[in-house]
Amino acid sequence: MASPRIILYTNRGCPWAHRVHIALKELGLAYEEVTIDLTTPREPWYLEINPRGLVPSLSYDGQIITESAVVARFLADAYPSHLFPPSTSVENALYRARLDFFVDSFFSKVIPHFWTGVRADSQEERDQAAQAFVDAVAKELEPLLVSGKGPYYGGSEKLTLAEVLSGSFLLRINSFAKPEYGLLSAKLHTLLETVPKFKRWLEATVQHESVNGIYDEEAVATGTKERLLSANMGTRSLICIYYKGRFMVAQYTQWDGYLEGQGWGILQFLLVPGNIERLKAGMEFITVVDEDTVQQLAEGHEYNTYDRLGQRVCQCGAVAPMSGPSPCVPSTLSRDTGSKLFELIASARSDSYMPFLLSLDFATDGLFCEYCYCVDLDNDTFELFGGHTRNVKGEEDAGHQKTGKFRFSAVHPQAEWTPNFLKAFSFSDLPKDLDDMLAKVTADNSANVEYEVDDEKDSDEDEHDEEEKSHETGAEAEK
Ligand SMILES: N[C@@H](CCC(=O)N[C@@H](CS)C(=O)NCC(=O)O)C(=O)O
Repeated sequence: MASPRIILYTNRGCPWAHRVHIALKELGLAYEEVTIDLTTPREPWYLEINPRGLVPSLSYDGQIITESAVVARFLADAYPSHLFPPSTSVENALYRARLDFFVDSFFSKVIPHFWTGVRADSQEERDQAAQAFVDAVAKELEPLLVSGKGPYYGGSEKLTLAEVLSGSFLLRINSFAKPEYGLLSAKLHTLLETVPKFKRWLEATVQHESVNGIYDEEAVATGTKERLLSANMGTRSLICIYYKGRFMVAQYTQWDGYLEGQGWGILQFLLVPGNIERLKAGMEFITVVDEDTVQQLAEGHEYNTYDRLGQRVCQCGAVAPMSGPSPCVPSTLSRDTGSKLFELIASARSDSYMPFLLSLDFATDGLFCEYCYCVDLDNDTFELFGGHTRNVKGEEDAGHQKTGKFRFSAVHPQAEWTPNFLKAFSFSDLPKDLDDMLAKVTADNSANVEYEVDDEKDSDEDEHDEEEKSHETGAEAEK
């Protein structure tokens, strides 16, 4: 039989993709590796392979398989080996079920404490997470591990599917606790003495060359640290949809508010043919709710599980706010959703519940609201605002306009600051990509270091200048 052509679409820094590397190596299968850059939006050719845009994806003689656990299991099933016995007897089926339960316990009961540790804001929280991690190991995993001959799952002397699926995480647990990285409590290694079977399993697994062969410890640890740092300094923005003569969405967004972040996310959505019609159709199903309703909704959730990014989520998919002891809220109300809200709305059906809280007041927050975006479905425009400028009430009154630079001053005529208008793009003339958008915004604003408030200037002119510049976060300032 000719060897199959196997192509692995991967990124070696991704623990999920890493699972497939382990499986392929351990099975001795030759494959081509295609690296997907996860720092830029996925290109259309890759979205055809995996519409979710995630790595890993596997092409097996042209058949596409996605989701790391599915791919690993496919390989283990297609090539029966020490990794996973074929399900040809009840005994084997039972072994497979037990192994699945072990892996499930690892990811649902133990790994959440790993993420808590990595995201901890203080040494104390980090130490608590390490203790909680070891407690969960003692309760959930230690009893499932045997002191057999070999150190791997079930006392195996060879790697099993359990290590294929867990190994990339064990590598991270092991290395992140090293003092040079400090991503997990340095006490973790000592605490692990209390769970000797797990400790032996972890140490044997991370030393196995099929597991650690592609792991670049320093790159992964420092990359994780950098991502956490930039996430903690979130750039906030307000994302709005104006439709049928009113704001129907004004979503406070915590992260990546800048043009290259949420701005580009919105543009990408608008650029897909058909999306604007889908959005309009989905708008029929959204419900604007007040703070009390949000509170009631939050009370109905328990954010006791974790998604693939390590965020606490409810079983129903609601995402918890990232910090503080806040209850979880539906994705449409989450400050993490950002430009993804467009796809959420566009995918809504008549039985969807899509509550939105109008956070229009945030537009006037000259300190924290760094960018605003408004998709106006009445006028077919996409408006971008960066930084703030003084609100000039007289002009608004004269024009009775509610679009462009008057978009937010019309809502808050008395506010001192209003979002600084950068550019409006008509849907029929949207920028073709991010560079095009940035170039057009910059072209319109390069002379606009001082905002249009000259007539107000008097003897404290210099003071005003300084104040206004400090509020500027437009395209120029971003560069
Ligand atoms: N459940 C997926 C998770 C894969 C996943 O989250 N991959 C991340 C990288 S570690 C990714 O592709 N992220 C790209 C993105 O979210 O745009 C699996 O197991 O394959």
